[in-house]
Amino acid sequence: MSRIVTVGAAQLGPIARAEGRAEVVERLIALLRQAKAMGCDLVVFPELALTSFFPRWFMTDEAQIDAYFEREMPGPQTRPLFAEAQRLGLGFCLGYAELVEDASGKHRFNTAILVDAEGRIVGKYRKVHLPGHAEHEPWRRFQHLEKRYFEIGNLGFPVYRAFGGLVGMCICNDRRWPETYRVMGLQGVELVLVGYNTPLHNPPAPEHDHLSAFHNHLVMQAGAYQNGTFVVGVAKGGTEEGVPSLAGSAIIAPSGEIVAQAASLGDELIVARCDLDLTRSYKETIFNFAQHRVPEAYRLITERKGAQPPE
Ligand code: CDV
Repeated sequence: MSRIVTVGAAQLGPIARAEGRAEVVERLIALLRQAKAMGCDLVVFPELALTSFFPRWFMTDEAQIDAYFEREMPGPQTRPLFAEAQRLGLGFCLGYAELVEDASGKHRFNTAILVDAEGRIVGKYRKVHLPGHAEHEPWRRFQHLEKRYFEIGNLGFPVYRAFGGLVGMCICNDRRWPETYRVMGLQGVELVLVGYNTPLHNPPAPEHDHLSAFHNHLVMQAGAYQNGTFVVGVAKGGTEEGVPSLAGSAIIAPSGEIVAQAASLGDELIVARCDLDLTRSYKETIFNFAQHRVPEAYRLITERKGAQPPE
């Protein structure tokens, strides 16, 4: 069986607050059709790909908040996306706001799913690293209320056997944390899919603003190389509701090299032919974890937390 997966990173431009799910789904379907024409097997959409990035607004009204969330997947508005992907024989990864109601109450997650070419959901991830704050902070030009609207993901960082390889997902801020890649790396991940919404201005640290494109690629390239995996980073970029956001979607090889990169701030498909066997020379040599990692040493360091540093 072939180990080559042709991956399309389907960057999105801004989604206006007033834009309905149906309009957005049409945009996603247009990208799916391009992907089919370009020979893709799998299409990756960004974080919270169905709506405007709503954590920028402080809301207290439950119904208003819930309107940004999906109670079922696929639901009435997303079914056309599943149907078209299945018709085209394409898999996809989709980020969305997930609402679960069970005996313990209402739970909201920032979620991504992996859907196979037959339209079946074969993987799910719920964002672990939630940036921002939980209360209204009027000093900011715009809010980043992920800690208000989402719970910390409760699924860990699972890796799924799909598309002929081992596939994992993470979401936006997760990509900045080495643990994200390493937990998946320890499970042998070969293809990490990550959608993001990254404002160019970071209110608590504006001194980093001019480095946002550099940091974006830095973390994904390092995560790819240090774990011998492909990383597919997909932005919702451009100026959305007055907030300029990073584009720069990229597909990164296990060497850490960028093999495809978006050139615009809008809806754009970039494609790379990912030979999953390219992961092997990294996983079997320099980053052969079984041979070269030293977990005992890492444990010693954590256990010595309270110790005085050496003279
Ligand atoms: N959606 C995000 O997680 N955004 C963060 C910003 C707020 C720093 C990111 O890490 O890109």
